[in-house]
Amino acid sequence: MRTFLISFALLSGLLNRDLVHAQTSPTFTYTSKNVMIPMRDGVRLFTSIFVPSQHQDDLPFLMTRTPYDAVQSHDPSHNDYIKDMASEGYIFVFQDIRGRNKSEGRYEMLRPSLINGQVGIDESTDTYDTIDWLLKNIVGNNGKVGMYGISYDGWTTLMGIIRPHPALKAASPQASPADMFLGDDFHHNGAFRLSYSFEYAFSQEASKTDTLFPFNYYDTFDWYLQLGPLSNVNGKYFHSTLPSWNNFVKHPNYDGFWQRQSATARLSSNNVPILNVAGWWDQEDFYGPLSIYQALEKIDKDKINQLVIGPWHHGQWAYWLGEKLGNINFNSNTGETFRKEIQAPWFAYHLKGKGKGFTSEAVVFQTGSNRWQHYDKWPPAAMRVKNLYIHANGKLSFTKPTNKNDAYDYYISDPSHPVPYRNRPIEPTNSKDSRWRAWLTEDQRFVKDRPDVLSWQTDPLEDDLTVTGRILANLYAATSGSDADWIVKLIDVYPENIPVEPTMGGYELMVANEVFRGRYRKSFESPQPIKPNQVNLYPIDLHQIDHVFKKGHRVMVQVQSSWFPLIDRNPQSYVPSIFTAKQSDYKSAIHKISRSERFPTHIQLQVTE
Ligand code: PG9
Repeated sequence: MRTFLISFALLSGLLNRDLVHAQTSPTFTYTSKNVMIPMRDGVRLFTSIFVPSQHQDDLPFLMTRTPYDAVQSHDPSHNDYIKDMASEGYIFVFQDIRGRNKSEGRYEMLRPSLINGQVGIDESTDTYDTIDWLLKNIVGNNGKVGMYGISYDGWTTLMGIIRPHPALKAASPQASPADMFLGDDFHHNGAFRLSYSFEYAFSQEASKTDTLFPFNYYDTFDWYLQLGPLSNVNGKYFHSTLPSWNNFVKHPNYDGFWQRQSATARLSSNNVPILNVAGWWDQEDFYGPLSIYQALEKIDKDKINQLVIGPWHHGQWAYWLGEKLGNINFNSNTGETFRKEIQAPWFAYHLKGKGKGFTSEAVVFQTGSNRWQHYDKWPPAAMRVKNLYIHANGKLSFTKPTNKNDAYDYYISDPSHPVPYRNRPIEPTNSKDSRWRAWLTEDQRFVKDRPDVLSWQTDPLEDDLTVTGRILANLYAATSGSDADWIVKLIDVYPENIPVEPTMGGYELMVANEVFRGRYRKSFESPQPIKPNQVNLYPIDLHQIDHVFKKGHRVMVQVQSSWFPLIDRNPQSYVPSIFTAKQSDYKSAIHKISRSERFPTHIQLQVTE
């Protein structure tokens, strides 16, 4: 089926049942033409332009720039993501970025921006040149341009606001990655996102058009395990032909390569109104939109930076009704609400001067209570910090441990028997019907009985507990090895008996999570071995939530040391680069999580009371 203009990650989802099917009758009929737009260096970019046939007023442009095939763009009035805007009347522009699909030139994954004064091209100059051409060559335009897009297309939108064309009047970067070493698609806190990075590098760089890696296993858990050490990727499969994979190998630490690529480092001033969009259960880029919003807040003297966070997987707000994700119901069509009540009015205001736009600083879907909340600051300021401590016998409570001894819980972490990150079989990320999109909402009971996963939980709550804002895990941990990964999850445990929704009885819903690669505890630039059997504090940013743990539910914290094959296996014996580790470097280790007065492992929550 036609997939409209969507990212690699959204492709498989279009076959899903909860997609929007109802078509409203379009106000305009759109006709399209394809052009090759010349850039300043002579390279021409393929661009598909849709113009409403019977429009009387001059219209603004709405543009997306993508590595995912602009030809897929569908008549805007039949494209769920933008049809509410199509009925208002815009000139829609879809462009293949340099080197992808029908555009000329050389593709470079997340091409770094030119440094001040440097002459050349980057995604910002390509955006500028395209806008300039459109204004001069497409008749009937009102001189204003908006940009929008999800993920990679969100990132190209963000690049548009760097040295922007003066006609760029509104930009909505949605689920844009910000930093590929610290928190988005390729690494989190230095831990390498193996399955995504492997499959994505192949999909984008094996050819000029999207290509799926030909797995000969349905359960890729087994495929990645049989792969053995990471050096086998180039040795057996890629043969050093994929630039992104070669860069992963060449830059195992947070060096200049990653720092130059970081989007937030490029944001030093801004005069374009911005609508940032994030999904609570975004399986690819959740760190990105939140850190981009925060970076823009620091320079937001004109109050033109706004934020939307909904209960969504990566891009769910674009093509889905959004009334549920996996097994979790939200009781309203949150995707439609976004498209009709937020996205369309926001662009209409900034590009057409219509209505009031969308006035809240931050509109956030509060999970658990299933309510949209409006905040004048995000995260909200007046919150109280409360610490949840782990205790003996799997208990979790707001009371600090008083144990004077060396109290801890422990497990054996064995790299040859890693913990799956989701219920097996783990189909390839973008196979038809892949469960990748919803995995963050999967019931965590599937790991409950693993001896290498530790859980602590509160008693059933006597009142609702509303957690809004930042969450920080303070993990005091030791390994008998010399490197280790630490994965911390915050889980909402439903009561065993839920008469109105019996299948949710006892469900364990992850509401926050993160991984930290221990070698980076002092510096992401310069990894260091961990001293065996020494307790270290690992402050792990679990980002933000707005969630009500309902009365009768429990709060659970889980710790484990593998999440395979989402994260590559840590050898647990220190090697300078895990990309060149040998099979014999992978060793079992004893991992201890402390719960004493001196080393009180706890989670800091921001709560309302
Ligand atoms: N998450 C995808 C991505 C963006 C940027 C770089 C690499 C991957 C995407 O869905 O576009």
